[in-house]
Amino acid sequence: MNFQSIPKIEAADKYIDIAIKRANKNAQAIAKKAAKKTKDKLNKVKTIELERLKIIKSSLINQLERILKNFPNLDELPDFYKELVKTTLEYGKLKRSLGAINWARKSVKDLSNKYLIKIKRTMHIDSIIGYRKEYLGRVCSIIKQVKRDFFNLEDARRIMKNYPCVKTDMFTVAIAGFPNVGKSTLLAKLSKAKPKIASYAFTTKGLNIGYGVFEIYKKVQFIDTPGTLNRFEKMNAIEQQAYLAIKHLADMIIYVFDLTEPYPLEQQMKLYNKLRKLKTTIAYLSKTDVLDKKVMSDFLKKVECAKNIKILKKEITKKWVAKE
Ligand SMILES: Nc1nc2c(ncn2[C@@H]2O[C@H](COP(=O)(O)OP(=O)(O)OP(=O)(O)O)[C@@H](O)[C@H]2O)c(=O)[nH]1
Ligand SMILES: [Mg+2]
Repeated sequence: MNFQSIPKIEAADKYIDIAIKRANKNAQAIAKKAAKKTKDKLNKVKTIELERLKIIKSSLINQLERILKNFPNLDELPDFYKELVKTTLEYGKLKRSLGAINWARKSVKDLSNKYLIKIKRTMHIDSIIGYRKEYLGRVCSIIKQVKRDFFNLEDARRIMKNYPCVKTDMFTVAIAGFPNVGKSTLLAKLSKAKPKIASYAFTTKGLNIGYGVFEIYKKVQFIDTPGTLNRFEKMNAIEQQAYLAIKHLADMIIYVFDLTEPYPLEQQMKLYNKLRKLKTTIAYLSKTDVLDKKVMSDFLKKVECAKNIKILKKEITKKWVAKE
């Protein structure tokens, strides 16, 4: 899913400006064409104004359609993104704004067609000029009526631009655990990703995503999901994304234990047990290279845990095959 490519939504005036400029720019060419076609003044004015109106109509409709086409259809979003939209934006407001732009599109079309007929049918030059002014006033008013909606959509686009880019239909393994336990290091070992790794907590500020190919020749998506599963409302934005990824995307979780960190084992166990209730979870013990042998063996007696990458990979494959 790619939210980065939604084009910028401009202010209402900009769309009107573009349409009118385009019509004016072409007006001369239209006038020349009209002069060749007919010597009759009424027909000449008519041709020019009809062409001008058609350009304004198509420019506005194309610009509004472009917004609607490029904005994701909220009802059809995969659950992960749908919930992300609901937690980061006002879903109803966003839907209403998209509806308003669609209303403006239809209204511009109907109004333009009405004035095309009026201009075609009239026999008076004065009326043509009058209709032109009337049309411009009314079409601008339609666009201005949805002024707020352009703003709303632009606000939404800016937030959506920062959504993580995940595949929602690939076998996915979430990597979870307390801060600084080595989640990003593990991601780098399991996939081609090169996440930021540092010796302080909360290094990871967004979801890190990596892809790897497993022994059973299948591609797997790994997501580094920082956070300690507080109450959802208490989580910060990244923890909420991590939780939603675990809930909606993960087929499996790797839970990273670290016995060298200041987080008490009891707290780490508590989170481990919470996660196990959500999804199939494999425990992994990190930093075994610097861990006291006795501490390690005591722990491994208590918790079934992969103590190196080779064992971890085998375990993932075993559980994955069992799931299929
Ligand atoms: N000795 C040793 N150090 C490790 C190992 N895995 C991670 N580290 C170190 O532990 C620190 C934290 O590693 P990260 O991978 O950034 O940990 P994280 O869980 O992603 O941290 P946050 O993103 O802050 O939650 C870094 O200094 C790593 O180099 C390991 O297996 N052995
Ligand atoms: Mg990290």
